[in-house]
Amino acid sequence: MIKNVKFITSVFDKSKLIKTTKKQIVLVGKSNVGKSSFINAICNNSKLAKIGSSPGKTRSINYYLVNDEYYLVDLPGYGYSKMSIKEKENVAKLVDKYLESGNVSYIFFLVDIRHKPTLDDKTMQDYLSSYDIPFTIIANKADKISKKAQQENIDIIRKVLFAKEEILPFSAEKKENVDAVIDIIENLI
Ligand SMILES: Nc1nc2c(ncn2[C@@H]2O[C@H](COP(=O)(O)OP(=O)(O)OP(=O)(O)O)[C@@H](O)[C@H]2O)c(=O)[nH]1
Ligand SMILES: [Mg+2]
Repeated sequence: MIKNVKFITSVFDKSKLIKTTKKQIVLVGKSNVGKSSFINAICNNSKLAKIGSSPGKTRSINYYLVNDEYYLVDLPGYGYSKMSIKEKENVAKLVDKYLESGNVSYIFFLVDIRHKPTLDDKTMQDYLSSYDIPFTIIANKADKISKKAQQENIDIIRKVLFAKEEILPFSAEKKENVDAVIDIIENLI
């Protein structure tokens, strides 16, 4: 159960990544897919992480301490075309450095259940597999399509990503499968 959540810090510079022995559970995925919304949904607090009506809302690494026990970490999304090249580079470097730090226990990799995974999604899938970081693929925005379409699209996502991992339909909006996610976290902690 998530009893309390504290926002700890926003990090914009790789030299400022926090040092901790606590587990870090991290959200990755393209911009606007719903990573910040996912954190708010599972923490049952719509004001915790800032959510964007346009992509590119999260520009820093944001740490949330849950039950004084482990961190949920919100990352900036990739594939946001309107960011300047310089800013994209900075964000990509920050995220790479963080994921390579060896301090990530588990990842929730978010994709949009309505769409075929993008090239960037495939790159991320390869990257996570090569770094040996365990993850679950979360097919978010399930509220936007029918149950039948959800299953069909999950099959497509699985094929395109060559995914062996579990793919969980999810809705941050309707809090669908929040309990399943909390189960995954509790098994880990
Ligand atoms: N219908 C629906 N909308 C969602 C869902 N999850 C997120 N959204 C909407 O999608 C938009 C983007 O959500 P964010 O949580 O800011 O996405 P993000 O992945 O954190 O985006 P960046 O910070 O830009 O990387 C917002 O308008 C959310 O309200 C969902 O499950 N269903
Ligand atoms: Mg965000």
